[in-house]
Parts: sequence; C-alpha cells; structure tokens
Amino acid sequence: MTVDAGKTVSGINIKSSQNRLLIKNGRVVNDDGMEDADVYIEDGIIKQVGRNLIIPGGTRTIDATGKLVMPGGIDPHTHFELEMMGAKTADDFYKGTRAAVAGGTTTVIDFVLPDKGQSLIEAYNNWRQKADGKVCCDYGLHVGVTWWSPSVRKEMEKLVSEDYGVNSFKMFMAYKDAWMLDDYNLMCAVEACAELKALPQVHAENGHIIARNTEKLLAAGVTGPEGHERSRDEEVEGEAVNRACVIANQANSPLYIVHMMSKSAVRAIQQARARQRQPLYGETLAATVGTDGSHYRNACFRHAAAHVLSPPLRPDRSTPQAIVEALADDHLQLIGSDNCTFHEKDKELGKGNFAKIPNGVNGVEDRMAVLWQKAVNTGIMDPCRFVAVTSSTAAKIFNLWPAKGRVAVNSDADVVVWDPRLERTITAAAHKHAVDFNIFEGQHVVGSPQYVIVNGRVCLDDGQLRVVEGHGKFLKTPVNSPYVYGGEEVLHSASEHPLHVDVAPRHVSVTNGTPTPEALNKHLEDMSVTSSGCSTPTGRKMRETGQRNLQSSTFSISKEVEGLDTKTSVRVRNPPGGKSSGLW
Ligand code: URQ
Ligand code: ZN
Ligand code: ZN
Repeated sequence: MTVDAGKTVSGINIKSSQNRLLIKNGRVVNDDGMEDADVYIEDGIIKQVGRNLIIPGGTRTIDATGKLVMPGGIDPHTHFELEMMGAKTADDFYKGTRAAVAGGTTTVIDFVLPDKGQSLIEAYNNWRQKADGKVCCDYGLHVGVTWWSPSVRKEMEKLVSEDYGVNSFKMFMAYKDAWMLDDYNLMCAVEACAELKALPQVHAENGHIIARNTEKLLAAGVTGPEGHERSRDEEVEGEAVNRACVIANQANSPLYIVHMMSKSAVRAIQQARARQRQPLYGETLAATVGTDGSHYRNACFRHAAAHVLSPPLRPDRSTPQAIVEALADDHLQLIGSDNCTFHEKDKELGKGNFAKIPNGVNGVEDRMAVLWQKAVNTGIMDPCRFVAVTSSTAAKIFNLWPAKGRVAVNSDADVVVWDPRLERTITAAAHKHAVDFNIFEGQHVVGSPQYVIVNGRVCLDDGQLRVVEGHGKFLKTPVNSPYVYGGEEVLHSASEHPLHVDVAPRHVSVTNGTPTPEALNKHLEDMSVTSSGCSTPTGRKMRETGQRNLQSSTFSISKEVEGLDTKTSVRVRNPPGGKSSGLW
C-alpha cells in the first residue's frame, strides 16, 4: 500500500484514528440549496448535519469558517492507463485519482475501451485489475461498444447485471477503422441500451468526413497540429450531435453526449430537445471552459500537440464563456475532464502527421478550480449550480445518488471544504499528474479545496495531500436510474414544469475574472442560508433510496438529526435534460 508519493504502510488501520470527524462552522452547499451547518462524519458516512450536534469526545474538528462544504466532485469522464494510437496514458489509476483528490474530486468514472473484436467482459476484467488496487478514491466504469454482433449484445446484458455493475455504454462516431460504429450498428447499440435501461453515450463527430479532410490536408502539406481542428471543425461536430439525437429518438432512448466542445454542438442538442421524447444530457469538459483552439497555431509542436483532443478545442475564442453559460442555463448538464494525458514523447508520434498525435489532455485535477474561476467568480453560476454540474447531476444520471453527490445524513462522507479565497497559479511543476504538461499552465485561480475527505478519510489536509493507494473502491452502478428512466413523465419545457420559477443567476462584481473581496463577501452573504437560497436550475426531486440506517453508527446519538431539508422550497428553471424552448 502506498501513501502519497511512495511511503509504504503495512499493518496499520489507516482509518481507525480518523473515523470521527466534525466539520464546523461552514456553509453546506448542495445542488438545491445552502445552509450554515456542521457536518459530523463517522466510519465513512455522514451521520449528522445541523447545529448544536452531540458529538463524542476524541472527534477531530475541522474549522470551516468562511468556507463552503460541498459534495466531493464526480468526474464522469476519465481515461487512466489507456492505450491508444500507439501510446499509453501517463496517468495511471493511482496518479490519476491522486490528482483527482488534490482538486476536490472524490469519484471518477473511467471508460473500459475494448479493441474491435475483443470480449467486453474480458476488457472489463482487465480494467478492474488495473484499477482496483490503485485507486485513491471510488470509481465506476462505462464500457465502450466498439464493434457490434449478437455476442456484444449478450455481453452488455451481463455487464448490467449486479455481478458487474455497469449502467452506461459509450459508442464512437469517430476514430474510423478503430472504435467507430456505423449508423446501423450505432442504432442497434442504442436500442440495446434502452432495452436494458442502461444509458447510451456517444462521441459525436463524423468519422468519414474527418478521414477525407485529413487526406486532403496532408496532401496539401498541412501536417502540423493546426490540421487537427481543420479536419474536424464545428460543423462536423454539430452534424454528429444532431444525427446521434435522431438515432436515439428513433430508438426511443435517452442519450448522453460526451465532451461537447462547440457552440454548434450545443445548438444541435438544444434543437433536438425541442422534438425529442427522451432526455438528452450534454457533458462538456474543463478543457473547453479553461482554454481554446488558438493553441493549435502555436509554433512549438510540443505546445500545440499537447492541446490535441477530439473533438478539438475551438478557434472561436468566445466558446469558453458560451459553454459556461450553457452549463449555467442547463443547456449542458455536467462537466467532466476527459483526462487522457500523454507525455511529450508520445505526442511526438504525430510529428509530420497530425492524425497520429495521441488524443487527450489533462483536467481531472483542475476541473473544479477552473470552472469555479470561469463560472462562479464571474457571476455566471452560483455555488449550487456549480455543485450540480461538477457532482450531483452525475450522481443522479449514473444512479449513485444520494450516496454520492450530496452532503446529507447517510450519504458517503465524500466532502470538500472549499476555500473561495484561496489563490494559486496552475502549473505542471506543481500539479499531481504524472504528465509533463498542463493545458491550464499559468492560469490564476481564486477558489480551491482546502480539505478533501474521501469516504471519511482526510486525504487533502489543509492543502497537504495524504491519499492512500487502494483506499477507493469500485462502485457498481445499477441500471434503470430513476433520474433517467424515472416514473415521472419527462418534461421538455421549463414553463411546463409545475415547480417552474424563473430566477436570474446571481452575479458578483468582478475585475478581470477575479472577484473583489467585497464582492465575494457579498456574494456569499447574499445567498440565503436556507434551502431556497440558490438560483440554480435543479433536477426533479429524487426518491432518496438506498439510504443507510442511521442506527448503524458506533456512536449512539440520542436525537436523530435530519439531513438538510430540501423539501420546503424547490426552484426549477429547467427540467432535467434541459429546456427546449428558445434557441441557444
Ligand atoms: O475520445 C475520447 O474520449 C478519448 C478516447 C480520447 N480523448 C480525446 O481526445 N477526447
Ligand atoms: Zn470520445
Ligand atoms: Zn474520452
């Protein structure tokens, strides 16, 4: 067992000395409200939330005065220890999840990506073997459907069973001659997901157009990283988003579109929502809000190639803010990282041919701080919506709610104490990734985690990283998520929703993206400390299933303390899956 960067601990029950923890004087932020409350944690579970708690002696106390106490982040999109395009990612499951925890993320969902013709179960077992002993936080798995046959359909059926615990499958409309499915097979796979009550996910790009454009660009002598974006511009992404939505609608299936990178893509999903029967979920990336495609024109190959991912960053420099606004307005529902890091030497495989540059960037560590900087410090998003898009919505979609994605009694003790005033500059020299480059290099951010608690263990302790290799566990994600397939009729327009209240996002005064101390204080004070304090669009209220028995605590509390009361007031601007009225 490894603690932090290489110290070995054996025969020590690492949890025993830290199994009771009180987070005092903070402001608890959930996706549907905020409340000034203390949080008591025992044996990895949140046992009490409120004021004047009765706490046993010997409990460690963290003072969270002036801090926000939020559910740990859930990154729904990582690639650790992935082999692709002749290279292997720099971040393995240890270093990748260590970086995640450093940035406030306490759950990741990685992708099993089988080779064409490979058994999905075999690939799943390989992924479990790579990850189980290494992860520093909990993790789940999506499985790629990279080829199609009746045997694949049978394996999907097995994978959604309790033995395997998979509830989402990713299909590729790009990477021709590798992972791409044609439309017929894509539709078969989407239908299979709907029949199994799993969630289909798509990588939406047009692989045929990309292949043809690549031939033409290379023939014209465009061989550098700038050719990557030119071979797959916004239109190529928008077309595929629309086609994926049509296929899902024909299959009468919900759909989750991963890594949406452009205004055209968001426009396409918005248009589809106006006509679609089932929910459509849109995920964007930290990379999309934190940087842009101007880097592809950098004269340094290393620099430009380090930004290559698919779909690419867009040269339109208004894209990052537009994507943040789409997240705030529920046109997009969540933000992942697509963390898929390659060292410089691996990116060099594409020197002389941009199509051979291994695709992928960092993001799992900086996802939360970058979004906070671009969205909350600019006044575009309030902290509740921040929690929704970085954590709670992923928990709901992938059926981990309310154990994950919520600070409430009986939820897992995955908690972040967020210091909205902590200032730092992102740099590869200080990041926890294994990779030698950071696409957010030099960015100044205000707001970062001070403490990160993973299953009740303090893994970031006043800024000091104390992760434990193997501390995380595999999370089985049951199919038939009530959020996706719930009994309630899916609503398509905000105004149709019985709880609809139009509330404008709260804005704070900013100078160059940095809130003034007065504005920040006002922003935090302004927010009501009741559950109605957020202007965020919230999803439908969930049945709080799977709650643990409070009495299983080793400490007997005389008075049961309820979790945050979120039932008194619910403000909904848009239903889950986004509103359909009006073009973005
Ligand atoms: O397509 C993806 O999600 C992975 C496999 C590679 N990363 C990327 O460029 N988006
Ligand atoms: Zn993809
Ligand atoms: Zn990916």
